[in-house]
Amino acid sequence: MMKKYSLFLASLVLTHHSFGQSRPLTLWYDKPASNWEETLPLGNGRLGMMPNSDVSKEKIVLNDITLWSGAPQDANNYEAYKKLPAIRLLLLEGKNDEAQALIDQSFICTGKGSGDVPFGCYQTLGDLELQFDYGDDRFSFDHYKRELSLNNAVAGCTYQVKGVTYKREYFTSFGDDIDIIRLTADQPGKLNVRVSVSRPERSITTTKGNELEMSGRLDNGIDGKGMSYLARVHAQLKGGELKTVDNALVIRNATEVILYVAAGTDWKKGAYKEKIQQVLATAVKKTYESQKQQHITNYRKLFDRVTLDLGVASAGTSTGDQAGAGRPPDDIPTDVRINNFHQSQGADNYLPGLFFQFGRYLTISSTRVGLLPPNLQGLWANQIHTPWNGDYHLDINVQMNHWPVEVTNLPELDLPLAELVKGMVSHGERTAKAYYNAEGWVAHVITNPWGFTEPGESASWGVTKVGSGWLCNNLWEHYAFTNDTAYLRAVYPVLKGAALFYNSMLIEEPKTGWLMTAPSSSPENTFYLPNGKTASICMGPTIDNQIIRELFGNVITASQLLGTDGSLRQRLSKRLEKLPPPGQVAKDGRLMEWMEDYKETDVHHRHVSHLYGLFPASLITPESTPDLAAACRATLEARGDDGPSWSIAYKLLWWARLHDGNRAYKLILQLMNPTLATNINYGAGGGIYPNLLSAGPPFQIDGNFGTTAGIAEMLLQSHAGFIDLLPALPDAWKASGEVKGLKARGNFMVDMKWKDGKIINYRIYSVQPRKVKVKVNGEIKEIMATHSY
Ligand code: FUC
Repeated sequence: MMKKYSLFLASLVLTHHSFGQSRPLTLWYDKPASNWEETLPLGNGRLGMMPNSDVSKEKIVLNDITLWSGAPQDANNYEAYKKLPAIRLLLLEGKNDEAQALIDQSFICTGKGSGDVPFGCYQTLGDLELQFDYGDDRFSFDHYKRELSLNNAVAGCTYQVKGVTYKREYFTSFGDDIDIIRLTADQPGKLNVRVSVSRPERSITTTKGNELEMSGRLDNGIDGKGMSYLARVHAQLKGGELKTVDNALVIRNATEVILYVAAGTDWKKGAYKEKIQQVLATAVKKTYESQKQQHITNYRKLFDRVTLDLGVASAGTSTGDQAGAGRPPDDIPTDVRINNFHQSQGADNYLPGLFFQFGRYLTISSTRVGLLPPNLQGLWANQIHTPWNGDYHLDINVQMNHWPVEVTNLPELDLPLAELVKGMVSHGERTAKAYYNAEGWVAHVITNPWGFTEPGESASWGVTKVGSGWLCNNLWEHYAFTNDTAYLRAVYPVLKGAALFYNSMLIEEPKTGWLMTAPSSSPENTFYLPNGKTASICMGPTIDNQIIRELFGNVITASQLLGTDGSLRQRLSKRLEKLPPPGQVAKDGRLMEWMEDYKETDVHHRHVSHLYGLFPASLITPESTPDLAAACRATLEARGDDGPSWSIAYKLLWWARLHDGNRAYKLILQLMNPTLATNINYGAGGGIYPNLLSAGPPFQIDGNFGTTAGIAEMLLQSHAGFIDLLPALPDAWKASGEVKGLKARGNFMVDMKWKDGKIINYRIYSVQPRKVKVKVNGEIKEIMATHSY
């Protein structure tokens, strides 16, 4: 029986356990970072800092999410569509390799593609360097500690030299939108430091009064006059004196120094110099404590929405304390703890909980409403030429970056992606015409803040054409989780335009009568043709069919909800009937990646794109399509668990959707493989760096975000018409646990607590009291979600 509007409580077996996230969420180390992959990331959605906290030579890598080289360009080949019939004919004749050669000749983008400007590249803003002088070159230090608090988004370090305790504190302020670094010594006049700022290219640093100014202009690939940027460094002292010498601030005998770094770019023609001036003038007037308080308050409005406690690892696992020599785990530095976790195969539930919250921290730090979504490295880059240009890859990476956003209750941080996508539409309409003579808009595999939508420069990967469809399905998820009709109305033209494109370019495959894309590819994968040759180009790869099926479904539902486009709805519904099924099972029991049962050239290939229907879509579920779910399982077994970190994280999500908690957990262990490798990796060997950032390698943030989404998916699912509590709880987390504040589709918020693998208490909140179906301890029931949250 249910009491109307009352809290619904499952059969209660209350315990005396105290739950809640009472332990501080901290990453900490007992030595300075000796390379970038050990430095701790700070960010306020625009500005980023990564300090190495070295005792004598502090280097803080600076970032600005908008700092891109390149420019808008038109790299469409307007003759390409003329080759479409010939390419399609070759595909229908099974001559995929010849079709691929023709595409390389005449169906890719013009110009240099992603290899150079004007496509451009996300770049580091530069380095702030602090050279400390302790009066003696051969000083030693002790009592060293370096840390990052996820609770406060503040990093710091402390150490002693010659009996003086030095402290540094760093934050990228959510208050005044400025980088702040405070240096203190616990004895008067003991701070001697030289502050400089630089960038490997295209910059000059000058002094203006008592400040440093670094400015420059990046290459746009047209006339060299690309994006302009400016960083100003201002120091405030307690005691001591400041001089400017050789474009550096030389500070002698101070007791406290507060450094302010105000920076910006002219992205979207913003009046950045004026803004910097104003931000700096405001910030220096505030006390350090009030600035810090404002920063923490603003940050916590987002971060504190979710708490997670995974309890204590169940019996049967070892103590995980090889290197800890009997110390309680919180006394073990994070890098050692990662090693222990890996060696002990998971006897530390705090670490996955920390990793989950680190993902949320990274989302909050790397994007902001009105700016850009997190790129391949989120916000953090220490190079001019970042790997893969630090761009937005549309065949997994940028979408994975957004998978934790809704479920972990940060919905506004999905909006920058929606803005980026809106900005691609007009360009994508030109691409649709140029290559397919089609209506609507399309994007292929890569984009940038300049709206690139053309195919990439090589047929082997560049012609995958569901970039736009996949992005639109991601945009739909924001509506699915929030029920925000105004948002849906705003993005509907984008979704509709994407659907119109596929609708007008699909062709009927004669053997099956199904409607298919042609030419396309299954992202970055290659197969053998019956004649032994290899190709990537094909017709109707499974992922295309799934994405288009989902997109048409979303546009149909959206048009109904918005009461518009009745005839389009009918047209798309008819077309839906002729799409291939969401999956086909091959002779060997695996899900088919292509329409033909081709053999892939690499059975362990990192992309497993044809499982899109299992996640992020819900076209395949163990309950509704058990045969296809079994084929997904067989596919995952054959592909193996290794790969770049994003690939491991994706596998974790699929096993969670298959309700195999222990296997999902195994993937978490795989992902927490400690590494320092930075070579570009397309095969096995993903893991995490000592700073908990995920390693493809190199550093790619998608593995972090994918894992946070994966852990959420193990605890809560809501894609099958009901809210499923603990759908994939591994044995290691069974003993007890609690999560609060997760979101479910339909704009519900969920709190729950479990013991011995069973829910003992839960609440489902809704803005308005509403009925909702929920699966609790194996039973689906309808309950009343309670009032507002
Ligand atoms: C895709 C992946 C690579 C890498 C790159 C940024 O192309 O296949 O592994 O993650 O994006």
